[in-house]
Amino acid sequence: MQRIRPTAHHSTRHHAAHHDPTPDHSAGYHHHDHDGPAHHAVHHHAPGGVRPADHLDGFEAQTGGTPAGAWNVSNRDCSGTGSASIDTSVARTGSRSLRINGGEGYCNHVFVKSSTALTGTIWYARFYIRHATALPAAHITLVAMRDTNDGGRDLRMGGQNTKLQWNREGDDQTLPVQSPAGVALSVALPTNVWSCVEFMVNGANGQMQTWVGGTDVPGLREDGVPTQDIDQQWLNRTYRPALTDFRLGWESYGVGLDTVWYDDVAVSTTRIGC
Ligand SMILES: [Ca+2]
Repeated sequence: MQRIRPTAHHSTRHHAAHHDPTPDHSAGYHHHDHDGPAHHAVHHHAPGGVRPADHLDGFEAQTGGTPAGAWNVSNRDCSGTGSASIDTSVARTGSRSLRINGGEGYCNHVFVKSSTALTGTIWYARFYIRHATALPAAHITLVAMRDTNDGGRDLRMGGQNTKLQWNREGDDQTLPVQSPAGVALSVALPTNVWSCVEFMVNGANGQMQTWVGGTDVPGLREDGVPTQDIDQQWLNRTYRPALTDFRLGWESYGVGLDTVWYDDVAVSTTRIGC
């Protein structure tokens, strides 16, 4: 029988994720497009100040209507009505953001992939997201990352039952469990405002943590200790992701379409903050 521990008070869970290994500054997020715009990896922390992320992009260098250079449209399997563009009328900072017109149904998906590959074993991401339509009951994806330890299938951050969730494409497992109690431990994504979303994925121990507006979301936490309604099903198998790319967009597996904007995207080996 699985140990059942209270889920309403996540402070009872183990907090191993707070004790991350010393970041390996040889790992992380490395630029592969040496001819592209300057997104130099910065590995030194500014003491007491804002730490430059390994990679930060507010889309201000995108001068065309279609993402190019540092970001390119990348749709696996098929393409349909989904489209991606650089929006000069909506921005969190500067004058540009990435706009995703996400269609309903799998092939009407659209993703924009960073030309900077993910490497290493621990990944922190921070992005600002704004969208027009409340998350649907059906499953959707916002961020997809290829996992070479899962047959090249994606680790997906998105939504289901109107709340944010993680999904493992390889076995369709979700975090949290999509029970009413599990869903209640996640949060909705408000419409028509910019929300700061951060996450951590640790490939060495499989742990994951997610913050919205700087606040930990208990239902979106994999801490290595099975907890009913949260990560008990996720931990049914050993999970050690090896993420290799970073894609922002929209993918729907049932009913649901949305217009989504992304801005001020950063990926690093340590937490970036909002
Ligand atoms: Ca911008």
